[in-house]
Amino acid sequence: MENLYEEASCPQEQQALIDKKNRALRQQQIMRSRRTSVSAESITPVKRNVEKNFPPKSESEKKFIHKCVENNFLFKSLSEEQYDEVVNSMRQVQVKKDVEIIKQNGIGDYFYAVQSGAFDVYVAANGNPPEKVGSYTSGGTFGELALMYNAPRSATVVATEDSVVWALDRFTFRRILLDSANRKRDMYKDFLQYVPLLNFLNPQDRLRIADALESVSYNVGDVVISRGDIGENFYIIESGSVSIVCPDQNGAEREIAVLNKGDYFGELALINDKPRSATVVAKTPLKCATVGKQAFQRLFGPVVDIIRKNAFNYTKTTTTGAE
Ligand code: 1OR
Ligand code: 1OR
Repeated sequence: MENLYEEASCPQEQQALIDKKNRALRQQQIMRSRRTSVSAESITPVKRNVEKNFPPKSESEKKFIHKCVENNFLFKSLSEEQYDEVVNSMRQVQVKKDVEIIKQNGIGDYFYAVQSGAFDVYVAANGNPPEKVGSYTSGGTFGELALMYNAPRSATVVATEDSVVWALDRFTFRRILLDSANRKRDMYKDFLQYVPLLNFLNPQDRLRIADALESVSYNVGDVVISRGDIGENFYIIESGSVSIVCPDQNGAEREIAVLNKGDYFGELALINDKPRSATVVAKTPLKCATVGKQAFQRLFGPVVDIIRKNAFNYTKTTTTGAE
């Protein structure tokens, strides 16, 4: 585990090492699952001795890793101490061009942050050939899902050039991330049951949404969304209410709808890839739970048809319209 593929001299050799390591990991998991059930592992943070011999890194490398990691939605609620531990625990790995650092359906061993180079992401669904769904360059992070949810890898990630990444092992990742996620899941549990849209999701999907949510607060009159802006976030109202504001035929700003606790907004720009269709203003002191565009697309996929249907009904309703 420590000797992260660096002794390989060519892509084929490196790939063979990665595959061998994954086979060993699968064997370990099989042995472990004979002792503990899978569901037990998925909710219990893995307790390990905190590694004291952190891999050496310069201050600028630490700053760089910190920046990469804080952009990943799963890390948003970590304390500074937890960030430090994540950053300190990561070790540098050279990845040769064409190496599949992650294979779809494989075992989750590491989480990665890209120092330099480039990676493509492929997903093979329903027996179809793999399709490219994304890419990562310097500053990007990937490989968090299998570790977080104790699930098989959801995609294949391949280096498209010689690259350098920072790797965080599964045990450290789960110890730190699950600790913080459990607190957040408790915090959002009651609220998420209150959101009508999410009643269409299974409890596991609701958990994933809790992991991705962040709370943001506004004062009365604050503009949450400006008409015409590019859409970056989706919002669910935790408390308070908002006005949806649009110009009338004479160009005067008019309130066209009011949304309250449990309602959501900011979905149209994200599902239609269009600028914001209206301005959204806090009508009272307001608290919202929000997720970024990428997490929204990933997590709200199962209810996107309901979201589209609700949006279609906006034009027909005269009140809030969101549900
Ligand atoms: P993992 O542990 O499942 C594969 O291993 C990683 O690929 C996964 O964690 C994520 O970090 C990453 N777009 C970009 N990256 C992805 C995507 C993705 N899915 C997984 N990973 N899309 C999903 C397509 C179903 C496109 C989203 C817009
Ligand atoms: P967005 O990403 O375009 C502005 O950013 C948000 O305002 C938009 O997503 C919707 O969430 C919301 N009724 C309720 N909410 C609306 C409406 C609306 N228009 C935009 N948003 N309408 C009905 C009024 C009776 C307007 C329909 C044209």
